[in-house]
Amino acid sequence: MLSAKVEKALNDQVALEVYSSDIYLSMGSWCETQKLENSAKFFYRHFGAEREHMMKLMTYVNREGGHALVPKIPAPPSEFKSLEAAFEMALDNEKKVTKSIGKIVELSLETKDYGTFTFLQWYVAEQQEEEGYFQSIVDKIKMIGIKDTRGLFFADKAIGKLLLVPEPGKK
Ligand code: OFO
Repeated sequence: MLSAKVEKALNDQVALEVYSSDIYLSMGSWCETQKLENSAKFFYRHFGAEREHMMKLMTYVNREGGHALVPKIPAPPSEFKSLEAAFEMALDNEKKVTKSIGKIVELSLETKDYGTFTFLQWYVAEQQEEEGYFQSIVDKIKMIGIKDTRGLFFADKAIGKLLLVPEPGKK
């Protein structure tokens, strides 16, 4: 049985996962408008991954006697300064999610909720991988150095190669 405090923290995390999925959906849509097909597919794929993270949490909350709530959250940005800016925003978002997971891990220990502590270990590992994943993409984009449409074409092509291998957590 979840304590009210842990249940609330997990529901807040559900909201953060929904926001993450929305932001990647929005980035995917923006990329499509910019004709960045691979980047659009990349963000749409990650949108799906975030929805799975959300579902996993909701299922856990209900299974443990709580009530998983569908959150009302603000709309994500719809415009991005550049492809690089979008990936930097994605990286920042992942860092925020990592911090939030860390706080719930601490809370689960403080309240001696070892079941939730164990459940959250999947998220701890996932976040570590995802942060590294987005950091490597930001680094690659910086290396390519997008100065014109040619640079953008190569960056989108490099992102396309990532679609050939599973995302973090799917290997
Ligand atoms: Fe991108 O991570 Fe969810 O948890």
